[in-house]
Amino acid sequence: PPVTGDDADTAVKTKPKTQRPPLYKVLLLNDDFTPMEFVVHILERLFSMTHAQAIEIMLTVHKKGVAVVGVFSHEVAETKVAQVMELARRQQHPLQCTMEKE
Ligand code: TYC
Repeated sequence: PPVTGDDADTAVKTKPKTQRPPLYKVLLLNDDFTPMEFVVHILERLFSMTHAQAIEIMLTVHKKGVAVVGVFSHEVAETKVAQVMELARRQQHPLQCTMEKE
């Protein structure tokens, strides 16, 4: 006989819940004092950007105030933020870098 509704032979699909770790955006903030070349250097060295990409992102931060410079796991994002802050501190630049959950 035709099956009319949910019963033993009706497959009910349940989506398997794949656990993905949360990702974090690393944000670079503009200020009036940090030299453009220093920001470009940071983006090349710590975020593996080409010189052209680094200039583009630096100018976005300069004009808009903030830009996402990468998306990482919590641990990697924390490390990147710490590395940016340490290089800026060593050169006495007021550059700020933060992270936020995506
Ligand atoms: N606004 C800075 C200047 O005019 C350049 C700058 C760009 C600073 C990006 C910080 O995240 C930054 N020298």
